[in-house]
Amino acid sequence: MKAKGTIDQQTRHEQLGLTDDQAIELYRYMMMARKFDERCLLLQRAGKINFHVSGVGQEAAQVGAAFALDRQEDYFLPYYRDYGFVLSVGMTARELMLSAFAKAEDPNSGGRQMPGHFGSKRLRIVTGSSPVTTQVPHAVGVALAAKMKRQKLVSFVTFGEGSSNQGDFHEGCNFAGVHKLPVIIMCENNQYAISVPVHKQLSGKISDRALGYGFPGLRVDGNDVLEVYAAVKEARERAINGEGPTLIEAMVYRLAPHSTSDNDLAYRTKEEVDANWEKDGLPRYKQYLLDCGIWSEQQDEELQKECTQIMKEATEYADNAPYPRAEDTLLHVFAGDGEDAQ
Ligand SMILES: Cc1ncc(C[n+]2csc(CCOP(=O)(O)OP(=O)(O)O)c2C)c(N)n1
Ligand SMILES: [Mg+2]
Repeated sequence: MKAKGTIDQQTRHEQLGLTDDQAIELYRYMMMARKFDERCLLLQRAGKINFHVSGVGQEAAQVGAAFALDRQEDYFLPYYRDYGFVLSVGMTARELMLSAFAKAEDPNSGGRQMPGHFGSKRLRIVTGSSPVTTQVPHAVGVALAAKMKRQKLVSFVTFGEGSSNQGDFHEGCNFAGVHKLPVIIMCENNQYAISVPVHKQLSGKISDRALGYGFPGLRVDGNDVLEVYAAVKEARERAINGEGPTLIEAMVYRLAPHSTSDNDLAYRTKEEVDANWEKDGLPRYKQYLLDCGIWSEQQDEELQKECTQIMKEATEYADNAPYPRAEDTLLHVFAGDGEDAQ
């Protein structure tokens, strides 16, 4: 049976040029990110890792975006909740877990940064810093370099809606608009900045701000992986054709507390959170695949088992891996002090 909403008997993913296998692959990465998150929450509560910032509820937006990019060429500047994104562009569960355990072998920072501060030369993930939104002007700079070198690539950057009120966002957008740079600027609007709800952060739509900078802005349902895929794909085509930046506001909801150090029920109700679990993009996409007739409950169980096993192995590996040596504390801090980070 084909899923509803079809034109000429084509399913939504077929209309977007995705094969059945690719449609399933999207789901696989969403599931992998969810299992990573669940495992980290358990590990933190068990005292095995210090801290975790969850991306639960944002996987659809992250994975949809990653699949619409050129994962061999483009540059990525994700933010701290983007596990679905970094997994989709090639970071492994083991690498993420090494970072969560702050072990020497962690390719992101050798165990020096907090988890969620992704960085990988191999995967063209530009190292992130803790002050939020600094990655936006960095992404614009990467896009400027690509334009000057006439490289056919884009830079892609994410951040939260709270962060979008920082000057860095506006300066980055302005510069990108003036120079028509190949950058895709995606806000994951999860409706909270720690304890501050979105209505106390801004009074308009983030996507509308693009108008002031002279490029298109659009708001998408971030719980709909295919809608995000379509928006980012189109934005990439515009960027590659020299038509400049696009601002995308992906509407999601932060289903978990801000971090493992936060008690979210001090500022929002359980009813509100429960109502948003109903909109979770993961079961929604599973239902879509079932409706398309390309997925079954049995396959779903197998995938869940497989992801759980991957997380188990990654956890064991990272738990047993050595910590950085004290003598290496200043490695990568000063230029010319040894090997570059991976
Ligand atoms: C410049 C700066 N100010 C404050 C902080 C502390 N801080 C870390 S995350 C965060 C909330 C960000 O909210 P949002 O941008 O909506 O992203 P979310 O965490 O909701 O994904 C704040 C205030 C910071 N890291 N950097
Ligand atoms: Mg937020």
